[in-house]
Amino acid sequence: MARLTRYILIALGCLSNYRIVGGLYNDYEELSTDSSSTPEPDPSRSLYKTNATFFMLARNSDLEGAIRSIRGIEDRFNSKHGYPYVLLNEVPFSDDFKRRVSVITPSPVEFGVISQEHWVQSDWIDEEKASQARERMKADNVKYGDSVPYRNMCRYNSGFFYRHELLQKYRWYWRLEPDVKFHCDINEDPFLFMEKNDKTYSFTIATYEIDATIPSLWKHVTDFLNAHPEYVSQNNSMDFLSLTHGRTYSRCHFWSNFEIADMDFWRGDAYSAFFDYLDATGNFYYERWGDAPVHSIAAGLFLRKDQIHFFENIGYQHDAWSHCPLPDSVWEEGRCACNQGNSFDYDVSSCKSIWDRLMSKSK
Ligand SMILES: Nc1nc2c(ncn2[C@@H]2O[C@H](COP(=O)(O)OP(=O)(O)OP(=O)(O)O)[C@@H](O)[C@H]2O)c(=O)[nH]1
Ligand SMILES: *[C@@H]1O[C@H](CO)[C@@H](O)[C@H](O)[C@H]1NC(C)=O
Ligand SMILES: *[C@@H]1O[C@H](CO)[C@@H](O)[C@H](O)[C@H]1NC(C)=O
Ligand SMILES: [Mg+2]
Repeated sequence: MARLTRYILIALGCLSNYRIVGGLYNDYEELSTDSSSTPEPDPSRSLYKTNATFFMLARNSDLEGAIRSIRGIEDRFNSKHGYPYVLLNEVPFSDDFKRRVSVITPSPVEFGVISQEHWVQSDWIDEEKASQARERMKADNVKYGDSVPYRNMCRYNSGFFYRHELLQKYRWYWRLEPDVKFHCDINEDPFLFMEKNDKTYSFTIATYEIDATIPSLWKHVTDFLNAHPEYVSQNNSMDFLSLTHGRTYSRCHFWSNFEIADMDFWRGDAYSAFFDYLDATGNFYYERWGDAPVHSIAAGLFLRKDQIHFFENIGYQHDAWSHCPLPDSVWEEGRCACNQGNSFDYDVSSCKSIWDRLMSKSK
C-alpha cells in the first residue's frame, strides 16, 4: 500500500511537470493508465520536463554518423530523460535509415522532409553571379566555396529549421550533427537549466569565421542596425562581435554545430526581420554566409550577454575540435573521457578569451 501511494505521488509529480501533451509520449500514458502491472518506476529514468527536442539535419549517407551521435547523447544524457528527436532532410529518409536510427533510443524519433521552397536557391537569385562567386572561391581554396548544397544548408539552418512543422510544437532545441561526441556525463538537464536561468542561446566552442565567406556581412548588419535600432538589446555582446566598437566584425562566432537554444527567439520579430534583411541581399549564395555567424551576431546583439550561456560541463567534440571541461571538479563529476590539455578553449583560433573578457566586465 505504501508502495502504491508513493507510486501515485510520483505519477502525480510527473503529471504536474509534464508540459508536453500528445500521443507520442507513451511512457506517460502507460504510467497514468495502467497501475496494476506497471513496475516500480525507475528513479534514474525521470520524465522530461521542458518543451524541448533534439534536432539533426542529415543526409541518408550520414546514417552511421547520425547513429554514433544519438547513441552518444543517449548514453551521456538522454536515456535518463527521454527527450524526443526530430531529423530533417531535403529528400525522404530511407526505410533503412529510419529503422537503424529508431532502434537506438526508446524516445520518439520523427523523420521529416524539408520543402523545396525552404531548401533550394530562390529563383530571384542571379545564378550567373552566384556561379561566378563559386568559381572564384574554388580558385581561392575556400572550404565548401564551390558547393551549392552547403549554401542551402547554411541558409536553412539560419532561417528555416525552426519553421518546420515537426519543430513547431517545441520551444527548445539541441542541435546535433552526425559524428559528434559527448565526452562527459551531463548530470543536470541543460534545457531545464536554460529555462530556469533565463538563458536563450548557448555554446561550447567559439571561433573565427573564414574571412572569404563573409566579405560584406558586417556592412549589412550595420545597415540593419541603423534601420532598426529598436531591436538592439542593452548589455549586449557587441564587444565580442567587434573589437572596434562596432566598426568592424571580430569574426568571432559561436560554433553552431552545437546549439541549445530557444526557437522562439528565432521566431521573434527581431530575428525574423534580421534574417529577411540578410536573405534579401542574396549573399547566402553570392558569398557563403554561414549559420554560425548569422546566429551569433543576432544572439550577440538582440539578447543581453547574460542570456547567452557557455556550457563548461558539456564535453563536446566536432571533427578535430573539442571542448573539455577545464575545472577538475567539473571534469571529475562528468567522468569525462577527454584530455583537458586538448580543449580548444584557449587555442589561438578560439574566441573564448574574448568572451571571458566581455563577461568579466561589470555590465
Ligand atoms: N539533408 C542534408 N543535410 C546536410 C547537407 N549538407 C550538410 N548537411 C547537414 O548539415 C549539418 C552541417 O553540415 P556539415 O557538412 O557537417 O558542415 P560543417 O559542420 O560546417 O562542416 P564540417 O567541418 O565538414 O563538419 C550536418 O548535420 C550535415 O549532416 C545536405 O545537402 N542535405
Ligand atoms: C511548446 O513551445 C511551442 C513554441 O513556443 C508552443 O507553440 C507550444 O504550445 C508549447 N507546448 C507546450 C505543451 O507548452
Ligand atoms: C544593463 O546593465 C545595467 C548595469 O548592470 C542594469 O542596470 C540594467 O538594468 C541592464 N539592462 C538590462 C536591459 O538588463
Ligand atoms: Mg559538421
